[in-house]
Amino acid sequence: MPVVKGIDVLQKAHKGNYAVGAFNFNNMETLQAILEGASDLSAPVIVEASEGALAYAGVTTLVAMVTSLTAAYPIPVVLHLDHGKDFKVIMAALRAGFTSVMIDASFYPYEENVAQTKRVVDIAHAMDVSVEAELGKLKGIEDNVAVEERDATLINPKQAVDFISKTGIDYLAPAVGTSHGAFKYKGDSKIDFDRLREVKQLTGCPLVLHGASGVPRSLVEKAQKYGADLKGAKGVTDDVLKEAVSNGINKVNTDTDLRIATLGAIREVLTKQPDVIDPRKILGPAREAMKEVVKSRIQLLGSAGKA
Ligand code: PH4
Ligand code: ZN
Repeated sequence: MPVVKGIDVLQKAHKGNYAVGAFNFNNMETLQAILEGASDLSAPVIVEASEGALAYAGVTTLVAMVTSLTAAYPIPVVLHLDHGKDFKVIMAALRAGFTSVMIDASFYPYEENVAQTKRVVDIAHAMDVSVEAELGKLKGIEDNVAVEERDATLINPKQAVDFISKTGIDYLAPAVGTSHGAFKYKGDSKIDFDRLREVKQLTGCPLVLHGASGVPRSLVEKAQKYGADLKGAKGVTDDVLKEAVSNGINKVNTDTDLRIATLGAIREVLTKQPDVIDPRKILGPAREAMKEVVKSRIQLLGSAGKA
């Protein structure tokens, strides 16, 4: 299928109370793993590239890979720009054929976030492209954090209503206690579910969870077995993620789990077969490991069979 608009798959997910997996990629192996995994489960999927991914691989390369590969898969695929912060990069992604972009101006004061987001929405919508934006700061929440600090960090649900009406975004990433990377929490995995429910109820908008990787023990232990230093790694547990989906999350970002799967698979090959010099023998097992991650995430999110 040709690539589809973000809002097309996320509006369905919002109505059907499930979430679509959004997986980060910056090379061929990762993209193939995502498309193969989603296609095996007949799931819609979002392939997303950050500004760093565009700088690494080049926007033309990434778009060419996605548009040519997706044609062979019978599932809806969205090509999304993750954490667009630089207006020029966002414009480059729009011109190159992305079907969804994130404008992340969440680190600016509120009115500036509104202004920058609205500017991108006006242009993207004129090009029939969907827009995601973020409110609050991505930061893990711990039990001992004071209410004032929590309020200063996480999304304000009433402000979310104002933000959506002023900007016209298609989906919102609320900061509800998750963070990027392999070291999300010192204590237990947590999300502010009361806040998430209130945002969903007040906005009625498709919602996005960033920093959602599970950092599964099995992947961490395998990477550690072959020498990786991941002491203290902790992610969002499967139970917490499922609860987030049942409370209104419709797009779930996963990058770190793919990275750890890659790390373990490559380290295993290099340790067990020190004489290997063929990159296909090194990257092939990583591609398989990533495909398994994609499939298990899709099962968890409830999007299997929704293509
Ligand atoms: N992301 C991924 C951000 C990746 O600059 P970069 O390519 O390193 O950025 O938006 C996520 O929400 C991933 O969450 P995760 O770390 O829990 O997988
Ligand atoms: Zn993110």
